[in-house]
Amino acid sequence: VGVTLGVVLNQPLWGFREEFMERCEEFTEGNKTGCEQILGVFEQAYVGKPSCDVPLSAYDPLMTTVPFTHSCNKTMFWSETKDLVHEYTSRNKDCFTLENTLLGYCLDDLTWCGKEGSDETFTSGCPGWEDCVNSPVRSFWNRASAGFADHACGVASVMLNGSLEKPFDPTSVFAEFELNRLRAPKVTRLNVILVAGERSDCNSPNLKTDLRNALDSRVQYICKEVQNDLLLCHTYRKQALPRDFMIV
Ligand code: DVN
Repeated sequence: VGVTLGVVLNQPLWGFREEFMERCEEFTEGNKTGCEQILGVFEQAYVGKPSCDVPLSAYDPLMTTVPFTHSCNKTMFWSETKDLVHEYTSRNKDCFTLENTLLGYCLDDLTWCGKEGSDETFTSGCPGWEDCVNSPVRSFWNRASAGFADHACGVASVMLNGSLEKPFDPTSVFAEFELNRLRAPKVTRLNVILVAGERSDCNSPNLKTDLRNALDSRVQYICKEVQNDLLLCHTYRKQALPRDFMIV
């Protein structure tokens, strides 16, 4: 009956709303009412709008509705290390990426957009990251990243990829929306955790010069190279990263 009804109404049985609600309820341990409210505020950012016409500010109400609640001194940024950093944070509850927060968790890897004259959320035919600057997905991640960085305090960390020529990419979300928001005295130090690779080490000008210069000079800066397998292995034992490295 369900399938027939789904086909008749021409609606997928498991759509964006269902996925969002399932993730949200899992994260909030069953706060259905809260999740419905969040979903409603979220949808107001893009529903009924042309899909290249959703600026970052469209998500301001969402960011106000869902403030970050993790300890601000446990912030972990990343660039080009998505799988590894989440492998790490899943075992080490001492740090949080954006995807370990409610909003990031609900929307990670999802695609969504609206259409003029429609009150629906679409998951196909939406603009990709490069198709337009003001796409619903890109604007969300940019806005959420800015809010995530604004929340950071004390010691913050970023996991970068040493197998790249430029582990610090000035056009990345980390560079454009996060690094420049880390300001003293609120933030005291940035730990760069460089996953060891063939192309870069902590002495590379890309880090020592470019990243350092893009960071508030009053914020302390430390860079450590960590072996990929050691990082994962250390997350099983509780040693994690070098002593005093992650500690405020
Ligand atoms: O610190 C993190 C986190 O807090 C976050 O929101 O921003 C930082 C990571 O973004 P980043 O620095 O741009 O790192 P990446 O690895 O270049 O990009 C991370 C993700 O953003 C990609 O996996 C893309 O997501 P997707 O398409 O796999 O769901 C997306 N992204 C960023 N720039 C993109 C892009 N996708 C396509 N083209 C681009 N230019």
